[in-house]
Amino acid sequence: MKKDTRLILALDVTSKEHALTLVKELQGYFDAVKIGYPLILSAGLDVVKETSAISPVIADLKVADIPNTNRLICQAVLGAGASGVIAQAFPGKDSLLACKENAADHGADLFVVTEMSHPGAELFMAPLAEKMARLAVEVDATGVVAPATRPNRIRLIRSIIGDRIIISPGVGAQGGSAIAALEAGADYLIVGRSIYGAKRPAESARMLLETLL
Ligand code: OMP
Repeated sequence: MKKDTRLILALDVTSKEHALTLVKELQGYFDAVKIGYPLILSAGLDVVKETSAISPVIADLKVADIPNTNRLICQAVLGAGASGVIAQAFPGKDSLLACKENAADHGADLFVVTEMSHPGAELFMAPLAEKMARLAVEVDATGVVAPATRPNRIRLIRSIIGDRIIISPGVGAQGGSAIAALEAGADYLIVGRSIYGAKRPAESARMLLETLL
C-alpha cells in the first residue's frame, strides 16, 4: 500500500452509486478504501470489484470463524479484487493462519484486530490486546488494527509488533486525535463519517490532511 496521505477512507455508505461517487471525488486524498459489511451487504460483492478498479480496497469483514470458513470468506473477497483483509485474532492461530495463507495466495495484506476503538472494547479486548498483537506477528500478518481513541495502546502494540503496519480507526466521529495517533506510532488513519458524512467530503479530507503536515 502506498503511503502518500496516510489516510484510509472507511466507506460505510450503503449504496454503490454513493460509494463510487465518493471514491472518485476523493481520489488523491487517501491511499486505500476500506469496505465492510454495511456496503457489501447493501450493494453486493461487485462493489469491491468496481472500487478495486479505482483504488486499493481493504475488505473489513473482521473475519472470525473456523479456519475453513475463514478461508472461504477471504477467497471470496480477495477473489473479488480486494488487496487486503481484516481478521479478528480471538478465534486463534489456526483461524488466522487460514486468512494469512489465502492472503498470501492473492498477494494481499492481512490486518489483525488487536483492540477495538469503541469504549466496549475495554471489557474483553483490551486485556488480551498484547496477546492478539503477538499472534499477528506469529502468523506474519502485514499489520494490525489499533485504536486511535487510545494512543497509549497504539504505543504498547507498536512495541510488540516492531515495524509491521498499524492502521488506526477512531479519528473524528469517535473522538480520537489524528496527530496523537500518528505520534503514538500509527502508520495510517482509518477515517469514515467525518469525511463521507461531511457537507463537503473533499474539503473535510483536505482539512484533515492539512493538520497532518
Ligand atoms: P468512523 O468512526 O466513521 O471514522 O469509522 C471508523 C471505521 O473503522 C468503521 O468502518 C469501523 O467499522 C472501523 N473500525 C473501528 O471503528 N474500530 C475498530 O476498532 C476497528 C475498525 C476496523 O477494523 O476498521
